[in-house]
Formats: sequence, C-alpha cells, structure tokens
Amino acid sequence: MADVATLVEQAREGRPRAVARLISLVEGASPQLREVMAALAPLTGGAYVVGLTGSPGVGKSTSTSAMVTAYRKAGKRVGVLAVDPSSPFSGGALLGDRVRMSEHASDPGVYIRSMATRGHLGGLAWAAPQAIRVLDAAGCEVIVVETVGVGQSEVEIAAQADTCVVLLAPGMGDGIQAAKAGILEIGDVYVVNKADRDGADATARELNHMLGLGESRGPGEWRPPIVKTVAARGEGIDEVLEALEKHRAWMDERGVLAERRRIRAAHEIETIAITALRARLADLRGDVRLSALAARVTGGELDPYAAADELVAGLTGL
Ligand SMILES: Nc1nc2c(ncn2[C@@H]2O[C@H](COP(=O)(O)OP(=O)(O)OP(=O)(O)O)[C@@H](O)[C@H]2O)c(=O)[nH]1
Ligand SMILES: [Mg+2]
Repeated sequence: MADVATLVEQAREGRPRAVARLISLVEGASPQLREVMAALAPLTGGAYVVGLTGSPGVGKSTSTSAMVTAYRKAGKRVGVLAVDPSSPFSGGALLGDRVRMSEHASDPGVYIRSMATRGHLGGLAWAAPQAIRVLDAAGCEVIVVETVGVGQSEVEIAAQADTCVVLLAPGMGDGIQAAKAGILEIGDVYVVNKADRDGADATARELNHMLGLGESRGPGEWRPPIVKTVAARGEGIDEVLEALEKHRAWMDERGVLAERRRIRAAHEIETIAITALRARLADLRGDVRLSALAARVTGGELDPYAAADELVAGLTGL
C-alpha cells in the first residue's frame, strides 16, 4: 500500500515520480482512490485547463509541445495529459507524442502523461478529471489535455476543459465538413494549423462563415477567434496563448469559469453516483431483499414498479 499522505506531499513539491504514482493509483481505480481524492481536494482549483481537439494528424501534439514551450518561457508550470479514448493501453498510439514532447522530457517544470481510457467505467468522463486533479494539486498552473482520436471524445474533452481549442488544418480532405457536426459548438478558440500549406486562408474563411462570425452577436457574447499557426515552427503560438488568456478573462468577468467548473463537477458526481448505484444493483442477484420483493410481486401484493421503488429507496436511503 502506498503512503498517500507522503505521495501527496511529494507531488506538491513537484516530484515527478510521486505525480506518476498518484495518477497510476487513480487510473487503476485503486482501493486507495478515495483516500487520494480526499487528500487532493483541498489542493485543487488553481490550474487552468485547456482542451485541445481535432482530427488525427492536424498537429495537436506539435501544437501542445509548442504551447508548453511558450508557457515555460512565461515561467509557468505545465501539465500535459494526452488521452486516448479508443485504446485500453497507455502508450501505443501515444508513443509518437512522446517523441514530439521529448524536448520537455528533462524539464522539471513540465509533467507529461498519456492515458488510455477505453474500458474504464465512464470512459474519459471518469478517468481524466482525476488525473487533472493530480496535476492541479502538483502545482501545474496550466494543464493541456489533448485527445487522440475523433468522435464523441471531442465533445467529452470540451466538457472537461475551461477553454476548448479546436484545431483544423487545410487540405485535410474531409476538412471542416466532416467535423462540423460537433466542433462548431464546442470551440472557444479555433486554430488553423499548417498555415504554411496552401488553403489555410480558405479554411479560415470557411470556418469563419460556418461559425457565423460575420454576424452580429449580443453584447458581451464570446466570439471565438480563429488563429493561424505553423506549430512545427512555433509560429502563431503566442497568439494562441493570447486568445486563451482573453477567453479566460472573459469567463472570469462573467462568472462563466466558475459556472463551467460547477457543471463539470455535477457531471462527475453524477457519473460516480450512477456507477456506484449500478454496482450495488448488480450485487443484488440472490439478495434476500430482492427475493422477498419478488415473492410479494408474484403473490399479487405489489406491482413491480412499486417493488422497484422500494428496492431503490432501500439501496440509497432515500
Ligand atoms: N507542414 C506542417 N506540418 C505540421 C505542422 N504542425 C504539425 N505538422 C506535422 O503534422 C504531422 C502530425 O502532427 P501531430 O502533432 O502528431 O498531429 P496530432 O494531431 O497530434 O496527431 P494525432 O495525435 O495522431 O491525432 C507531423 O508530421 C507534424 O510534423 C505545421 O504547422 N505545418
Ligand atoms: Mg497527437
């Protein structure tokens, strides 16, 4: 058994091995998970969480790495969480990322972790927030969460982040059309990466049109900026950070940040509660309370709905 108090103390000092241990404990749903989360709770809330999403190959990892460089220049401690919701194995598809992130490997002010979430109860919604808490408690001022893969994960990542960055690149064939269903609602900041390639302006224009950015908005409404970057050369990255800072300030002024975090926490509580309830219900087969209720139903004394109500009330103490 790990000594959680010591690990947490060491993580606060920024010791990478302690951070890694804690993330492994939460990721593996260790019996000590609750103890870890309880110890971390008072230490969290300081980090700004940036979500990064976009089709495979648009340059998410390259951008993340460039952003880390920029944040480090500004003296900030940074955490990176690369989440792969399609894989049950940590590593694998994320190996390439490790290479792209290698320039930060020896920097004690950067903590990089990859995480596979397939097969986790509740998937990304369950596993990532716990890892984010560990990084937060470890003193990361900014946490960049990159999701690998497409689909539902894009929407989930947006729900986890304070600010969601959607990356696009010109000439990706499917372009915006394929992605438009989900991404137009979730981006707080849009980045057209690979601006060194033909078609970046067209992609930005198309995006601008689809987001309806030409149309007038209500006063105080957030207008997602579109930033062009060449992440591979670090170009435009300062502008991305500026856009993030603006969005954060905009949210702060209006209480949006606190509200987003509350919604996130509510969602998380819900997921944990439902998982716990499901586990208890699954344990019921052969339970005497269930057999007794079943006998009353077959005896015509109770209808199954009333019996189910009674069962749920008994389980939850409601
Ligand atoms: N021309 C050009 N290539 C880039 C740029 N940024 C990244 N790339 C290249 O695009 C490829 C994919 O970059 P990644 O950063 O791995 O993209 P990703 O979105 O993280 O990819 P997945 O994690 O596999 O979804 C790599 O070969 C990069 O070198 C850029 O600004 N211009
Ligand atoms: Mg990547």
